[in-house]
Amino acid sequence: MPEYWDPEIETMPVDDLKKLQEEKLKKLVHYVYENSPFYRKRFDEHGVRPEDIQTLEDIRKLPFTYKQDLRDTYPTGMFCVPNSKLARFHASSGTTGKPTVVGYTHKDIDDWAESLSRAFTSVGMGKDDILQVSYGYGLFTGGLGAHYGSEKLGATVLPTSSGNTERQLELMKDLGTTAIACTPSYFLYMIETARKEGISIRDDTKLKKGFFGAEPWSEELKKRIEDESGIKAYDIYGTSELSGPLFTECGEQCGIHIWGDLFLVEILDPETGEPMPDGETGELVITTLAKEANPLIRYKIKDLTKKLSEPCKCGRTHPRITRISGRSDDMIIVRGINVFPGQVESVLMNIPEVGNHFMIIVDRIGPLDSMKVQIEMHESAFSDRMSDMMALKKKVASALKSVLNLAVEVELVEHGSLPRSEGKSKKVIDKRKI
Ligand code: DLL
Repeated sequence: MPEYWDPEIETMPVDDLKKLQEEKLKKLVHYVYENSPFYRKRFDEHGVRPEDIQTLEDIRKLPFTYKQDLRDTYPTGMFCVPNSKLARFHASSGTTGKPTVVGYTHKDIDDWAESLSRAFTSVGMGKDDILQVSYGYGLFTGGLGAHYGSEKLGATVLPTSSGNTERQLELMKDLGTTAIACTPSYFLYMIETARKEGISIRDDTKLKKGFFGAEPWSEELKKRIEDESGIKAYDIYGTSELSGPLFTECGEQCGIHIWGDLFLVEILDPETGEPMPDGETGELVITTLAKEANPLIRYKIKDLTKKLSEPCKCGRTHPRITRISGRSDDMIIVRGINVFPGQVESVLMNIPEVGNHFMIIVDRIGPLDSMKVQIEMHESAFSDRMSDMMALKKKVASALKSVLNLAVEVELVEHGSLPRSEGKSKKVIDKRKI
């Protein structure tokens, strides 16, 4: 099995990669200025001209692009190519207002698949693998993204999409699926359903690897998934605006590799916009270096992560980022204290008696904010003795208090009563916003 998909690109010396990025950035600013009325106007308003960009550092002269810009120019106002050059659209449903539409030329689709072929190869996938794609197919990028990446790699695709879980498990068993791609919350639901059906993923299937992403998930949840299913869980990251799922960890599992010939990464202080030192958390900002239809300049994703600069043991020289710890707009402020749902997940998944699903409910009672965490008991620890249940509630409340510095009410709810998810899960209900 090849170690690299494209060794020349993936292991190129860092200085050569930087030179390549510089060349691509210079071309890109001319391209968007000449082809996208949106970018021409944005550059003009900021008093920057394509000729001003000569080095990688000059990127800081360029204005940011926001998700709101995609909404404001709905549906195709940011595109750089006419419809005749487009091969596909995807769209993501906005929680408010218009969705955002992303367009792809044939080359954009091929680059997207290329990015995932490299990523899949980096964890040892190859032609003998069968990838069950249990991300939704359709306007969401998860299904078709993983599908094309896997086909380009030469693996066999089982395009189940999400849902119909019993059938998914039957096919997984009968066809010998070796790898799966879905949200971590959907895989938890699969584990639970398999248990109910008397199927052991570890013993009755050939599943060895899972590519989990499209929503935040913690190291602690990864450990649970691995312990309960016997597979290796890999982080897969991307956003629809950049194309879809694009990057994964390699077999070394020490950060997600971002292909530098295709994308330029910055990690910035969310308030000042200044670059964060390597290893410190900031907001991810990405510039697409190769997209034709819908390039993005300094796209502020709002995902929080750290840049890792020491070379990876796998030999790939491209930049790496750590697991996404949350989104800057996911933060809940409760009685003046900042809480990220990921922190809550980490605490809960570290307590073996706590089940795999939880819900955070924030409310305002009178002038005071309140936060409640609903949990189920883990099947393996199930007890209906009042004293066990009280002890668990106390244990969870004190573990949450020590991490969040906030008193949290813990409610133990009946097993199976919290929502299960086939796609992206919802972990917070903020009643203050209703
Ligand atoms: O979720 C693309 C994707 C599909 C990625 C399948 C991975 C696998 P969007 O619907 O536009 O695109 O949502 C993008 O999801 O900005 C993050 O906040 C979150 N996200 C995606 N992957 C991860 C991950 C797809 N591995 C938004 N860890 C992003 C944490 C993730 N958050």
